[in-house]
Amino acid sequence: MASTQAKLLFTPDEFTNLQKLFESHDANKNGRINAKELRQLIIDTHQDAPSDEIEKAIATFDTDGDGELNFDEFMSIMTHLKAL
Ligand SMILES: [Ca+2]
Ligand SMILES: [Ca+2]
Repeated sequence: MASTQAKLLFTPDEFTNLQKLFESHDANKNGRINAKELRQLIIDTHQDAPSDEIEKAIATFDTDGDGELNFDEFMSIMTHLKAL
């Protein structure tokens, strides 16, 4: 669902780049981004982010409640950021 929404909002190139971004920051290659991996991703792409903001973002977008972000949940964040 999130991916469908994201596909409407992002060009195919942007979508591919986000996929690469997700994969390259999944340091332990478990297919999900945890708080530490997300923090590094934000530092690499935007700016520094306080860890309580990161935790808040994960808590907000972690829809299946496993404490990490899968690709759909990650795309929800990116969709949200793009819509701002
Ligand atoms: Ca991971
Ligand atoms: Ca999750």
